[in-house]
Amino acid sequence: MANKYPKLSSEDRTQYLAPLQSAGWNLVDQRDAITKEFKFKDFNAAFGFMTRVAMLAEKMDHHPEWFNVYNKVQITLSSHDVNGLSQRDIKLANFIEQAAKSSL
Ligand code: HBI
Repeated sequence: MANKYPKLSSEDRTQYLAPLQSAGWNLVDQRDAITKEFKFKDFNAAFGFMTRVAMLAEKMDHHPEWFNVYNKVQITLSSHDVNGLSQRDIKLANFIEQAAKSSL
């Protein structure tokens, strides 16, 4: 069965990845993945952000690779099933951007 979320094409990357890169997401060396570090006012705000992201990740069955120390959260997104970036990563990254903006 064809994968509903195939690896992003080069056109997809121009259309969907470029705005995220403008928002501070970076390509990961040696991987087809994107990463960004977020900084919040304290741990409570950071963990509240992570909780919101986790709820959508579970609903999407698409989970971030992330690392949290106090008020910082480092997030890396890639789709393991296609060994690279898919529209699921774009959807989750855009949600993450909105969740970060509305976090304390
Ligand atoms: N999360 N980032 C990411 N990529 C996946 O391919 C993925 C996932 N979470 C769960 C998941 N796949 C499951 O659908 C499969 O491991 C069965």
